Amino acid sequence: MPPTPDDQMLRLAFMLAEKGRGLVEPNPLVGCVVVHGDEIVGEGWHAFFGGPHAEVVALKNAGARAAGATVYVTLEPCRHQGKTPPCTQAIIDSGAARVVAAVADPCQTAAGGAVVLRQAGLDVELGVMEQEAKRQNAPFFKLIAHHRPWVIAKWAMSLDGKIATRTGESRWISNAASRRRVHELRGRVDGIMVGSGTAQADDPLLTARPPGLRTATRIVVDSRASLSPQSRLAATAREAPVLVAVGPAAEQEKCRKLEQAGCEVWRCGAAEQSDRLAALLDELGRRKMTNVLVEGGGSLLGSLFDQNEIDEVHAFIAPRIIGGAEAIGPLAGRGVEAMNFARHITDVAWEQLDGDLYLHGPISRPPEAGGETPG
Ligand code: AOF
Ligand code: ZN
Repeated sequence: MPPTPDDQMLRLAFMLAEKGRGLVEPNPLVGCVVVHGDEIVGEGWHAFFGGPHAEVVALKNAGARAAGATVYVTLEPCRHQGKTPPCTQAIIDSGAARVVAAVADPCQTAAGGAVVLRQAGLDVELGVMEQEAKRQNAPFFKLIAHHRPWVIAKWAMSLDGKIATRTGESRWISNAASRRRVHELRGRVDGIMVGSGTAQADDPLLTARPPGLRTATRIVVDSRASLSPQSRLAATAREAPVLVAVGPAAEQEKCRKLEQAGCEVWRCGAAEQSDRLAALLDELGRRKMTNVLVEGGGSLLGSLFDQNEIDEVHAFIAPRIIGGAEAIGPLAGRGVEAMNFARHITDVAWEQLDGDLYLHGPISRPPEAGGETPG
């Protein structure tokens, strides 16, 4: 089907919404275009958390020309008094005649705007380009529906699928251009997670350099509280938060030393590692973390994969060959037992970064859960 004029205007609204990524979470990305006749008379987007909603910005731009216009918006206009007044009222007051919204607002307090607008006599279409809208805001939809952050797995590997040589050396597999992309990712997420093995082996800082749009909490999944208080993570814990997630086997003294260094120690009493991981994701959801980037190692990524907790993958593939049966790949754990259980990346995107291949996209749902799309 050729795109309709409605689709074209919504596409522009999605592009505007995208400008808020990294700045608005845990709120959704929202873009809005006001069209009078053939003319775009107003554009707007939700630009920062707590700031004005997209519709209000776009209608303000349109001014008197909003009367009789169509308002295109990537999310159902809110009907609630939140940090800002309801968008439904702003739309009604503007004299707009029609509203085209891509998807219903999943947030109970804000939802129902379409009904309000119809009652006020506007012509409302809800659900136009719904899949695109859910894809763009998949982390927001997940947080609302499952109270857990969107989990982004990142790894860099050689062409033959190794993340280190057999001796464990891993610096640097990907090139500088790839690493810059990783820092951009780090700069827009709420949490950056690694396992205790990676924290020990690499002594990483896990900060975005240069700093990004927000400062992530650095999270170490460390059942035994083995992170050294002298590590670069602990040593910088007062500059950017460090959360050490420990299990029942962690010694009190080790936890205390980490706390003294400025780390937050989050204790989980569950005996099974899989239960602790699930509880940690619940805790991060309670903290309204919308996106969490997991940078390895293989055990942590493998466990998350086995538990169907990875939502999106960013893989950097360097055109180098390492070889070796003992050289490991990005995911350990159990993995799937047959090819028809293998997960695939939907909407895969790839780019060339100075010779590295950067492949990214959301991961399919497990076959038994049905459905292919995120959100
Ligand atoms: C809209 N347009 O641009 C956005 C909406 O925290 P508040 O008060 O700003 O409200 C945030 C909620 O409002 C958010 O959870 C979502 O349901 C909706 N966001 N709605 O009409 C916008 N950002
Ligand atoms: Zn609103």
